[in-house]
Amino acid sequence: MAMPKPIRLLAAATMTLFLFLVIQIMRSPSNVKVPGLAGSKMEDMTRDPNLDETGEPPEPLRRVVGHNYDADNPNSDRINATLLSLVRNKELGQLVQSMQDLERTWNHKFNYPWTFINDEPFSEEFMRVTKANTAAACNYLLIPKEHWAIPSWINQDLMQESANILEEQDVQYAHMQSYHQMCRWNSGLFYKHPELLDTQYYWRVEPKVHFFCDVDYDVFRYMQDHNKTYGFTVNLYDSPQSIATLWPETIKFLAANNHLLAENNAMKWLTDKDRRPDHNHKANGYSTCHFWSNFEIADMNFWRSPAYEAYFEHLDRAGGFFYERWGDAPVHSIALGLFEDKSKIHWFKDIGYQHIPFFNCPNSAKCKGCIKGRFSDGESWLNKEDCRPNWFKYVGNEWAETDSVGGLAGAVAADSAT
Ligand SMILES: Nc1nc2c(ncn2[C@@H]2O[C@H](COP(=O)(O)OP(=O)(O)O)[C@@H](O)[C@H]2O)c(=O)[nH]1
Ligand SMILES: *[C@@H]1O[C@H](CO)[C@@H](O)[C@H](O)[C@H]1NC(C)=O
Ligand SMILES: *[C@@H]1O[C@H](CO)[C@@H](O)[C@H](O)[C@H]1NC(C)=O
Ligand SMILES: [Mg+2]
Repeated sequence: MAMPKPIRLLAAATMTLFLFLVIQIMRSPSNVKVPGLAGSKMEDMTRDPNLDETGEPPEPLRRVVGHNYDADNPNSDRINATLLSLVRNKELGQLVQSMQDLERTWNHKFNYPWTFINDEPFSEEFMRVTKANTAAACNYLLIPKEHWAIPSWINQDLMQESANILEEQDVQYAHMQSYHQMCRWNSGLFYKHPELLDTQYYWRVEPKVHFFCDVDYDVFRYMQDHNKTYGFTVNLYDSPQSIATLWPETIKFLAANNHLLAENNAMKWLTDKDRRPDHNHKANGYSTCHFWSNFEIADMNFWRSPAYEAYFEHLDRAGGFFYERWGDAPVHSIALGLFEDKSKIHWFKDIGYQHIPFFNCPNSAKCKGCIKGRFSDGESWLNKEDCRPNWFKYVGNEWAETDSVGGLAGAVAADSAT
C-alpha cells in the first residue's frame, strides 16, 4: 500500500532529522553547552571527550625515517629541546619509573637529551642509574644558590606566621620551605640556569608519573611547526586558600601594564565564576583553573619574554610564594591566559598521562594501562576538580573536528562498560 509522495518525503525528512539529532546528542561532548545554574558541576560537559576515538594532531608531523633520530647522529633532526626533571637523589626509583614509561612510549625513538637538575649535587648512583635507562645524552645540573635561596626581602617571622594560618586552612605543604622554593623556582627561575640558556623547548617530567600511549612524532617539532607555546594534558581547579592574593596582585600588575595583554587571550577562562563561584570568590576573582604543570611541554622563550619577566618580578616582590603558597601552575597559567594568544596553547590529548590522582587517558589503540575517559581514580569528589569544561567552553576543543565520529561505537561500548 503506497503512501502519497508528499507523505513519503515528509517521513524521509523526519527520519533524517531524527538521525541527525541522535548523532548530535551522542557527539555533544565536543560542543560544550551553556552552563546551567551556578554551582552546576559536570552538566556542561556531558561526556568526556577522551571517550571519542583519538588519533594524532594535524600534519605536519616529523617522524623517524632511517637514522634521522639516532642518539649518536650528530646531524639528527632533533631541535633545540630537552626532557627536564627537577628531582632529589632520594627520588631516584620513582624517577626511573617515569623515565622508563617515557622512553618506552616516545623517547627511545627520538632520543632527546635528559636534563636532571637539583639544588644539591647528584649522587654517583643517581647518575649511573639514570644513564642506564636511556640511550640519549644526560646532563646533570646544580641550581645556582641564588636561584633557590629565599629572597632577602622575605621576612622569616612573617613566613612562619603565615604558614600557621595556611595550615589551619588545610593548605598542603604550608610549612615545607623547600616546596615554596620549588614553586618559585619553577615559576621564574628554571629557564635562567646558565646551562639552559641555549635550549628553547622542554618537556617537564616528575618522578612517579606514568605515560600510557605510543607517540610516533617529534612533539618538540610539533610545537615549533604549529607555532605552539605551551602544551598541557590536565586542566584543574586549584586550592583557593593557597593563592588568595595572586589574582589581586595580577590585577595590580595589569593596572600599570595593560598593554601586555594578548589580543586573543584566555581571560574568560581565568575569570569564570559560573561553574565554581565559591572558588572564584575565595581566590578574589580567579577561577583557579590552571594547567597542571607537573606535565608541560613548552617554549622557554615565553618565560624569557619581557612580559613574563615583569610579571614574575612583580609577583616575587609581592611575597606570595612564601606568605601564601602560590604554585608555579597557577602562575604559569595566568601568564599564558593573559599574555599569550590562546591558539598557541595546545591540549596534548594523545599523550596518555597520570600524576596521582589525575589522568589524561585517550581512546586510542596506541594506549595501554589506563581506562579511557577516566579522569581520576581517587575519591569521586575529585572529578569536580576537572576544569577542562571551562577550557572547552571559552577556548574550545581543538580536537573536536579531527576526533573520529566513528568513535561513536567505541564510546557507546565504553559507556556501557562502566
Ligand atoms: N631537587 C629538588 N627537587 C624538588 C624539591 N622539592 C620538590 N622537588 C621536585 O619538584 C617536583 C614537584 O614536587 P612533588 O613532591 O612531586 O610535589 P607535588 O607533585 O606537588 O606533590 C618533583 O619533580 C620533585 O622531585 C627539592 O627540595 N629539591
Ligand atoms: C636554541 O634556543 C636558544 C633560545 O631560543 C637560542 O639562544 C640558541 O641560539 C638556540 N640554539 C640553536 C643551536 O639553535
Ligand atoms: C606559524 O607562524 C609563521 C610565522 O608567523 C607562519 O608563517 C606560519 O604559517 C605559521 N604556521 C602555522 C601552522 O600556523
Ligand atoms: Mg609530583
